[in-house]
Amino acid sequence: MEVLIPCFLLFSCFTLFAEEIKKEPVKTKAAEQKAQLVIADFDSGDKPSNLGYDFGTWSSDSNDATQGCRMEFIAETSSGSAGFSVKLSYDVDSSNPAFNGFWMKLGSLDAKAYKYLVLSVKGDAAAKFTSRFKLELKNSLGESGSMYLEGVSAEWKSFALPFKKFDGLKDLSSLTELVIVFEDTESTEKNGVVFIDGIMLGNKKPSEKQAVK
Ligand SMILES: [Ca+2]
Ligand SMILES: [Ca+2]
Repeated sequence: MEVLIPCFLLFSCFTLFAEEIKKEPVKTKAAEQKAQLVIADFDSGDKPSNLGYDFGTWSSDSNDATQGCRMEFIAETSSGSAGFSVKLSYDVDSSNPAFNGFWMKLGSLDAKAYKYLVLSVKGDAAAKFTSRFKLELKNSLGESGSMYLEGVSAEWKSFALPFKKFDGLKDLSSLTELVIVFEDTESTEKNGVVFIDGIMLGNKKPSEKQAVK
């Protein structure tokens, strides 16, 4: 009996351990399902976003024809995939203050389970492009946070922007809008073209070489 009890305990430990191992793949699968959420991949070449919401361009001064931002769907995606991206042709070169860009409604998107806003960006080498622009996120509480995306190049690059760096945005439970802002004071080129694709919520930084669908 004195020998049997430790044996029984040992067996119980093995059983528990075995159950831990068995549970492991289930845990990983759940984590993967939560790893990302696609907001917009533009692959239909049309509105709405993957979440079912509208998007478009805006300008700070619609009466000033010398500034503005235009949007087109274009089969310009990395890795020769068959999808589309959005091409933004912006002009912030004006004698007036000029800023404009792109907006996308998010409904009331709960981003609490995620760390990053992920998107892929490419500049158009021929048309020139700004290497930096501002991104804003708004929520249903009226909070608005912004940060700069830096390092746009003439190749597709995936950027992961930490929500905690969006100054002013504290509550992630109900995001309502994403806004891209090209500014005369911040753009490294006042006339240019950038392509946007693969807007997602994510939990890990994508590698720069990651393909964009
Ligand atoms: Ca796409
Ligand atoms: Ca202009």
